[in-house]
Amino acid sequence: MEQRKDWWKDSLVYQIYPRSFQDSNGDGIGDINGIRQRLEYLKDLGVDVIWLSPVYQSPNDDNGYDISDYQAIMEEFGTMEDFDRMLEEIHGLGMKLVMDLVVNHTSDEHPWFRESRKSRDNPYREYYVWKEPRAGARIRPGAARPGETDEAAPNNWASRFRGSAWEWEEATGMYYLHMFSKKQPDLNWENPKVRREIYDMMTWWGRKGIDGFRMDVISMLSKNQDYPDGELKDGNPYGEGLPYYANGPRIHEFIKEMNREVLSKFDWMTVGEGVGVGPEEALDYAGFQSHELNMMFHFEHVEISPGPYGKWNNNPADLVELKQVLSRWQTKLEGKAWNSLFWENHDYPRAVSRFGSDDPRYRELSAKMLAICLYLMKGTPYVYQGQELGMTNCPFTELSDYRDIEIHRVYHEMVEEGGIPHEEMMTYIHHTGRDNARTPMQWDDTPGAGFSTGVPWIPLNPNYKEINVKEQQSRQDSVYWFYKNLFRFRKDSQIVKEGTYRLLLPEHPGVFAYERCFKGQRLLVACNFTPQYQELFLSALTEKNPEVVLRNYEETGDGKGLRPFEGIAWLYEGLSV
Ligand code: TEU
Ligand code: CA
Repeated sequence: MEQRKDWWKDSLVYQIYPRSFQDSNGDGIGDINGIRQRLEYLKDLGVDVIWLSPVYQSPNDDNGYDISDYQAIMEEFGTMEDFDRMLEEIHGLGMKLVMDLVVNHTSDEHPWFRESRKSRDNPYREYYVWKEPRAGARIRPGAARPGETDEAAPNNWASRFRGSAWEWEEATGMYYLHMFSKKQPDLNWENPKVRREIYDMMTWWGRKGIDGFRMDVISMLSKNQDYPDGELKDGNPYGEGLPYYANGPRIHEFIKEMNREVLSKFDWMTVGEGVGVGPEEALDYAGFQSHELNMMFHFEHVEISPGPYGKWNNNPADLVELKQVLSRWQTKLEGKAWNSLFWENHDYPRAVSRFGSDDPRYRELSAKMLAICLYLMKGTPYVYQGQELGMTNCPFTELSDYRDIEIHRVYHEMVEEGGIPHEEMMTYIHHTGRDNARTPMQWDDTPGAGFSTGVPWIPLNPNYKEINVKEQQSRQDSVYWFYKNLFRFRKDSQIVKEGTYRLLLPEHPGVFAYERCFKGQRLLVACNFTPQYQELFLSALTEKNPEVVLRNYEETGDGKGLRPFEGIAWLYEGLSV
């Protein structure tokens, strides 16, 4: 089989969260025809590939990551004809479309689950994971007072949205597994019929002409079939199930089978969402010789500096840890597997708020610095809607402003049952909640920000009056123009695409500096993550008089240090620093 052209290595991928991108019919909900209105904008930005979060039929318990029909379009988003037109227009503009594959679980409203729950001998029963209660234990579904769980549940795993990962079903006297909400029952990938159904569905989308898949929690498909209890720690009544539901015993067998049955038959880009995946595991999922996926997303950078409640904290990001994590991914995969580069997606807070600065003096500077820092590394670059504007976290103060099921489930468990003070929890939600990335795209400063003429499904970030596409397109020094110019530079830069990576000043607490090397050329990248001036002791700056190829300050610096949130890249020939 001739080697596929790896177009996905050099592509700029732009993620659209359809609910929040552009509404075309005034119901306050983004939709497909809204996306069609903005395709020229994306083309002009320099986008090659669009990753579209789920638009399939869904009851929206988890905003489309709970699918009730894989081959139908969610009514709120439009029709299959709208989808077909959008796909045709995307291809007409020379762009590609990657869809979101969510096959670790379905919605509980999917016909398969409706059948499966009917009886123990239903032909679809084994499409899902059903288990007997623990012998002799009292069944107390939903028992979630502090320190308590439902001791009859088949094991002590927590759902990733908190609470037990098992839901009691009285009708057939068994529990079913749901690693997310109870409306998202896990599919049983041990069942070859399930795998066949999924492969046929993927092929059906392939024949429609899509260009690949982002694969939701792909590392979770294979569970340890003993379903052992997870380790109990820190007084948490639930055990740590991750070692038993991520990177499971048959995961690579399943993905290699998916590759044989489907992926290898199309010229696709595939990227797996790697819950629990480190660089070592990524070599298997995305290795050049693995015949599995093209690349993986990891979360070790966006989940650094956890607190006692995991990601629910308001800890500042530790830069030394951030440098270690990103550098480990660059060096471990070098020459063996392909990386993905992202700061934001629909599950994480806005990068400028998390890693840069919301201070109006520094917001744009730090947004540009973050782009220099990440996108001059090796790997396929991903940009999430609004990141190209330096959109910030939303300043919601009321719990009722939030829509995300994860936020409400965690609030319920940690505050209403766990006793954590409301104010404390609200700071954590503001700092790390997923809705920070899900407020409507900010197109202009008119009421509704150009997103919708109706009441949006989630409140706008009030700073849309200052931060929006229209204002930034009119200003050459905006984050928007910086992104556009950066990706134009990147597209033609071999050293960025091919060069090796080496971290510099690893212990420096405020500066992220690294160098890329390629055929005798060197690219020296230095980023100040702080609002203070930082000295730099890099001989390349003095001895080799390098050429500045990218910077976020208009005027040149003193060449010896970095101004607040300064990002800069120098190119020079010769030996390393
Ligand atoms: O998220 C993967 C996941 O495990 C989530 O717990 C995610 O890591 C967490 O929310 C980060 O704060 C994927 C999708 O991206 C997410 O939107 C879905 O809710 C989830 O799977 C279930 O499909
Ligand atoms: Ca709409």
